[in-house]
Amino acid sequence: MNQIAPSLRRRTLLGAGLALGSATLPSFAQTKQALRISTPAVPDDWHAKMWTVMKDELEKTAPGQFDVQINLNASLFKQGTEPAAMARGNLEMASISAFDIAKLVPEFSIFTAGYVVRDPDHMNKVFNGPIGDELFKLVSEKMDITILSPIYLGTRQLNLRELRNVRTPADLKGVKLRMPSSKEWLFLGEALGATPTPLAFGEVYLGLKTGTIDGQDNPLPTVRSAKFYEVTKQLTLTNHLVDGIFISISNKVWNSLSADQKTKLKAAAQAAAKYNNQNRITDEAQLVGFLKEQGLTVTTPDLDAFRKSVQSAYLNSDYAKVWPKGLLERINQVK
Ligand code: KDO
Repeated sequence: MNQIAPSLRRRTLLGAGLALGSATLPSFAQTKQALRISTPAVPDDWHAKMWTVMKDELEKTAPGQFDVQINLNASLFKQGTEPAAMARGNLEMASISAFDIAKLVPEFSIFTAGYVVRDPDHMNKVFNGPIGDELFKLVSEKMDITILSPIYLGTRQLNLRELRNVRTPADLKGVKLRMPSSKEWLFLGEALGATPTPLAFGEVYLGLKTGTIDGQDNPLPTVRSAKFYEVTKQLTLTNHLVDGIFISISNKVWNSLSADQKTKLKAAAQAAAKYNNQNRITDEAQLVGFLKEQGLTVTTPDLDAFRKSVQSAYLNSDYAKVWPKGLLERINQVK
């Protein structure tokens, strides 16, 4: 009988286990790539629902290859902290704002400036052309993340807790206008003539309800999905920022994907962006009516006064000093 000493048998089994381990390595390589997503978006918002579009698309085109985990309401990472989490490798994907990017890529602050991008079509052409290519390359180099697709968040409008006659920026003097918490956002609030007050998105509803803030600015689809109309009385259509956000992925993950996976993930992100953009644009055309029905007073200010004042605040600021020479003109020329 072929007796094996217990210790030897253990070693043999261990060896077999190791051999088995290395023999199964290729299938390890095929384990699903986790894609943890963090966003402050509320569930009823198009840019929350778009992630399910991306997930469903990937299930079809790359079955079993990705494990998409969608975390809404900033439940995984606080608003604005996603780029750092992606660079550290603690988060795979997020939709980040031009303001988040401008902190590390100052050239990008041109897209945080009011009244630069004209409308969603202009935005689409600017980002999906040579200007987008050049700036997204800088983002990858400086932030270690890859932008898979820009999306249209909407055109930001003023939304006030109490009725107020707002014709020009001077009429916003002393108004505590909530802005997201970074100096780039606060500058926009100041340029509008208000007193900017930093607050995370998830705290805005309560801030409006209790009166710790006098107003907030967001695109109309957000005013609807976050139900800000329940706690405000006025909407002033300033159109001050045609706002884009960017579906991004950590380079640590992006660089580990095969060429085929990259193509499929990018296509899935673009399908999500298309779904979001179409729905938001349709919504924006209809929501003034809906918000009036909810009891909001809708006003149109002196748009020339707002445009002149905001543009001059930016052009005279330190932000404009780092905009690449000729970039503003190139953006303006995109038709
Ligand atoms: C907001 O906090 O006002 C903002 O609109 C800023 C955007 O960049 C983005 O973070 C957005 O909130 C969230 O996705 C919630 O809609």
